[in-house]
Amino acid sequence: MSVNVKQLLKMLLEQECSHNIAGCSDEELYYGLLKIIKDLVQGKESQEGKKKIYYISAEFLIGKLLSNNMINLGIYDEVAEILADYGRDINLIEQVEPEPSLGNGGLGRLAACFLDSMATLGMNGAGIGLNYHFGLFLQTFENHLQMEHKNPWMQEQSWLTRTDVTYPVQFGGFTVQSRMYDLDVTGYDNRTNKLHLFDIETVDENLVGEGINFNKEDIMKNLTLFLYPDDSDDAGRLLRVYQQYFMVSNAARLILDECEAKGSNFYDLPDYAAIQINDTHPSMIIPELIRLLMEKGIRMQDAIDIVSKTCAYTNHTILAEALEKWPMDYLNKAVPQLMPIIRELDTIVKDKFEDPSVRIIDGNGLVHMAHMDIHYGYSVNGVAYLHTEILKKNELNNFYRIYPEKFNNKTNGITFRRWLMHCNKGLSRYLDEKIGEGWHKNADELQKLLAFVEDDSVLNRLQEIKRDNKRSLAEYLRATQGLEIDENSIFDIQIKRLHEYKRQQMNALYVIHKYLEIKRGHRPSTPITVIFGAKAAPAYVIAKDIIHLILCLQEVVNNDPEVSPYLKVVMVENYNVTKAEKLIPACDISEQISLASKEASGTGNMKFMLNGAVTLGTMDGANVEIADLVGRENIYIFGESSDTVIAHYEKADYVSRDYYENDPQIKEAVDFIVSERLMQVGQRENLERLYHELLNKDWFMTLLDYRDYAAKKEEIYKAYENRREWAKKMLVNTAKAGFFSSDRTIAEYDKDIWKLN
Ligand code: 26Q
Repeated sequence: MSVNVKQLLKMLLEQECSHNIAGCSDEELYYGLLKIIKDLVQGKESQEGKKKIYYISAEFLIGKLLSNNMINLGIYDEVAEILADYGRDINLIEQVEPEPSLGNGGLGRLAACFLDSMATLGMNGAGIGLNYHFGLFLQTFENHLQMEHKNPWMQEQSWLTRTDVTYPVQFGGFTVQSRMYDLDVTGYDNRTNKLHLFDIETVDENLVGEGINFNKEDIMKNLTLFLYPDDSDDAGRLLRVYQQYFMVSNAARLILDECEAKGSNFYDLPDYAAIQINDTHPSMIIPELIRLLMEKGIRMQDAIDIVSKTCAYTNHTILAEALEKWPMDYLNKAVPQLMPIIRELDTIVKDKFEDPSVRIIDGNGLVHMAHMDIHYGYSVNGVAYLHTEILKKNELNNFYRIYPEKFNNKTNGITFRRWLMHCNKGLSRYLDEKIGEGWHKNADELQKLLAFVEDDSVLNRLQEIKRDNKRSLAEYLRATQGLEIDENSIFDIQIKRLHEYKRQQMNALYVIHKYLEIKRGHRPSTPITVIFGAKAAPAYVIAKDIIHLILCLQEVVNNDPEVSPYLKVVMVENYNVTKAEKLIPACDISEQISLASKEASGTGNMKFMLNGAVTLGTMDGANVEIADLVGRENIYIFGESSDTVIAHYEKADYVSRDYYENDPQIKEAVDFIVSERLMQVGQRENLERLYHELLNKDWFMTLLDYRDYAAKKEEIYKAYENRREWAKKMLVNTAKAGFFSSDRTIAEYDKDIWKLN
């Protein structure tokens, strides 16, 4: 059968390339394949059923689609072989595809993994979001500083399909006409689902000036121009309200239309639809649905009841600054039709509960989106065990006491199709050979690998695969950034958004310490390559200063002939999904070092574990569950507990300067930030600002955990010296990663929240 498929594909590709596969360009081959695969995907049936899950999210960080679609259709190997027969390399053809970076980080990537799992599990579901013309900014480095540029991804020929669905969306003072575009989501060996992305036709890409600056006022021209890149600045917040309302108003109409077409009389809406609100960005769907139901003649109280049985909310953060609170002025200006409804929802809450902390509209006239979700949704979930416990005990305790039955945990997951089968073909094929292919759909079967934990041939092979992946990454970094790294060194990797709570600065302080140690003649037995990849929100000053520090260290360390044979620093430019796919399979040590209680879950930690990296981390987010699964001999845990950290915040008793003054190693590393050597390559203003921040504020307690971190680093580097023992840790990490399949997560959402069947 596979031969027939191959012949058929070959014929199609021949046609697309005017019978010259060997001679046409990579671009021609890419667009030929795009057309063929898109047709194949569209030929597949969509899921059906009475009840449908609508996953609404401002971000879907889907990554490139060509290879993923071919894998999920089960034709990747055939296509790769055809191309190879003509001397063509599928990897080069993949490079032609622009990455749709329609998300900031974890939350957006999670939504993409969830779509893959829903389709794979055969669920009747769809994603709904926005068709940003420019994804998350493209990052370059100039003078050791981050520069931001627009990041286009849409092209004449693309995976998007224009549909006939369009709605008028009314804002204060004007109306826009929407248009729905669809992306097909192929399930692995199953039917397809849709990702619906809404847009308007009046968007003007020429609005963008230098970098990523654009006129924020002209909503008709800028509504879907950019993915909002900031979780920290005030500018453009009003535009974000316009974007959010545009997204949910379209979503609400589409959902009501689809349910009506299937026979719903709207009173029975919860039998036809479940709506998952991905963080508070889509929260306005609650008042919007109530408004639309009332337009259909349903009484307000009934509309509220219907919506309250349809909407469920996921919380992804406990950082206070990321919890959305919109000034009433904004809402009055952008979406005046929602304010009477939001006021009524608030009044009902006020009449029922005396506690002012659970109100929707607070004393300062701010509308708390999460509060609306909790009162008027039927489920509230956190994204890892510890995160949900902290929500219940601390952050949302006042709500938990009112609605204990609404709270539940859904520990995040990742799709193994992209994060193993696609990104690590060497390991994936070897697993197929050793334990069969069952794990592709039933991730728990990875545990079969445990039978080989004392088998030298397996342990050796796992190390060879890792070495191959490290070699490929080294070649890639040479080709893309002109960096020379030692493929025999330890690859110690931290890739994620730049945020103080994630503590890239702690990793950088250790790099400084190691640099100075090597200068003093204390060389590591095995050379070390410390790799970072991170984008900082454009307005997040200290985050950008941390990038500056890392880039300065890269220059100083790598150009010091005494040190660079033993230590190298790499800052990967424009870290995105595509780069993650190359970095993760090559990793030995996975840095998951957030301040305990601050990282809701993390999902990179799961991807590294699956690919056989060993975690160096705090007891935070899903690291806690990783530690439970692999056991303490297969993970390196350090740092204060979340309880201790929370107590420090409550007592306001953490003083970073005390740690600096009482610990010579800390003092030496922190002082190096403003040393002559660094000033020669860096900017005084940035380095001094970071130095003072660490010394006088250090809100995320870097210095609190530094000593313990440095000690664990020494321990984990030492452990790497015993390669056989290390390979056993690799094996156990991969074998135990099954729990983190997003198939498991999605099955739990369905069983506990959506109840589709
Ligand atoms: C809020 C207000 C105004 C502007 C922007 C925002 C905003 C934008 C993006 C707030 C939050 C985000 C993204 C949050 C995010 O990615 N959270 C991560 O979600 C992952 C999936 O659950 C978790 O694994 C991570 O721990 C969490 O940080």
